[in-house]
Amino acid sequence: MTGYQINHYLQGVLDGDRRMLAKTITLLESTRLQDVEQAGRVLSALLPHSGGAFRVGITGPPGAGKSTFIEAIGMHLVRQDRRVAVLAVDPSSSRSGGSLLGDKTRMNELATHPGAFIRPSPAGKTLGGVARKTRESILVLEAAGFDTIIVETVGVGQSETMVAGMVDFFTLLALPNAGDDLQGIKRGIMEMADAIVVNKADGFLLESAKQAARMLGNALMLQTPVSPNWEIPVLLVSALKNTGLQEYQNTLDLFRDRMEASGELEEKRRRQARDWMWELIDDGLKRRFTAHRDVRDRLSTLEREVTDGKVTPMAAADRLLAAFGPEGPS
Ligand SMILES: Nc1nc2c(ncn2[C@@H]2O[C@H](COP(=O)(O)OP(=O)(O)O)[C@@H](O)[C@H]2O)c(=O)[nH]1
Ligand SMILES: [Mg+2]
Repeated sequence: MTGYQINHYLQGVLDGDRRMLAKTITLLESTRLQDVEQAGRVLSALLPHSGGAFRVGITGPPGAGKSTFIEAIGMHLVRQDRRVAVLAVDPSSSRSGGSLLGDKTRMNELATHPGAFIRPSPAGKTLGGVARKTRESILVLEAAGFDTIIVETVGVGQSETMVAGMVDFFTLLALPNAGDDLQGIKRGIMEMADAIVVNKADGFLLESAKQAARMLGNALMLQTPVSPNWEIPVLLVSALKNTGLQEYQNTLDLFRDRMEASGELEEKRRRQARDWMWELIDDGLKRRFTAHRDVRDRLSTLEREVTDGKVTPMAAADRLLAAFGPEGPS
C-alpha cells in the first residue's frame, strides 16, 4: 500500500515537488494491480498538463560519452535557468545490476542541481516494458514543468527505435574513430538521427574527431532527407572540455522552431501517439493471449513441437489462435 490519494500525487507533481515526482514515477513502474490502476488514473489526470517540453533522445555506442555529454549539456542548460530531466532506456540495466545512469559519478553535478531531475532506467524484463515506463515518465515530468527532457539509450537491440519513437529530436553520439567502417553505426540509426555529434573532439583526439565528422557528413549526403526543412548537422563537441555545447543547444532550438513552424513537430507527435496506442494493443493482446487458459494449456507443448519440427509454425499458430477465441465478425 503506497498510502497516497490520487490528488496527493497530482498536486505533488504539479507543484514540482521532487519527492512526489519520484514517488509518482515509482507508482508508474509498479506492477501491482492496484498500483497499475492508480497510476493509470494519475496519468490521465496529468495528461492535459503534459506536452510542453522539448524531448531529446541520445544514443550511441557504449563509451561514446553519452552520460558525460548529458551531464555537460544538462549543466549548460540549467545554468540558463532551463529545467532539465534525464531518463534512461537501458534494457541491460536490470541484468548488469546497474544502470547507465547508475554510474551517477558522471552526473554528479547535474544530479544535485535544483533545476534538474535524473531517473535511472526502470528495471524491466522486456524492452517494451522499459520503454513504456519511460514514455509515461516523460508525461509526468512535463506536467512537473521540466522544459527539456533527455532520454539516454545504449545502442542495443531495438532500444534506439523505441527512443526515437518517443522524442522530438534524436541525437547520435559518435566516437572520433574515423576509418573503421563508420564505427559500425547501423544505417537505420543514421536515418533516425536529427543530428550527429562527434564527441571527444579534444586533445590528441581532435584531428580524428574532425575526420570522423567529415566521413559522417559524406555518408549523410547519400541519405534521402526526411524533412525538406532540415539538414542533419554533424557537430564536434567535447563533453569533457565543455566545447560545442552552445552549438548543440542552437541546433535544438533551430530544429524546434522550424518543425513547429512547418507543423512537422505536431505531426510527429500525432504519429507517435498513434504508434504508441498500437504498441499497447499489441502488448495487451499478447499478454491476454499467453494468459488465456486454453492457450496456456497447449502453448508449451506446441512450442516444443514446432522447435522439434513436428508441427509447422503455421499449424501451431492456427491452433493456438483458435484456442484463444473465434475470429470476430469483420
Ligand atoms: N577525451 C574525452 N573523453 C570523454 C569525453 N566524454 C566522455 N569521455 C570519456 O569516455 C568514457 C565513457 O564515457 P561515458 O559518458 O560513460 O560514456 P557512455 O557509455 O556513452 O555513457 C569516460 O571515461 C569519459 O570520461 C570527451 O569529451 N573527451
Ligand atoms: Mg552512459
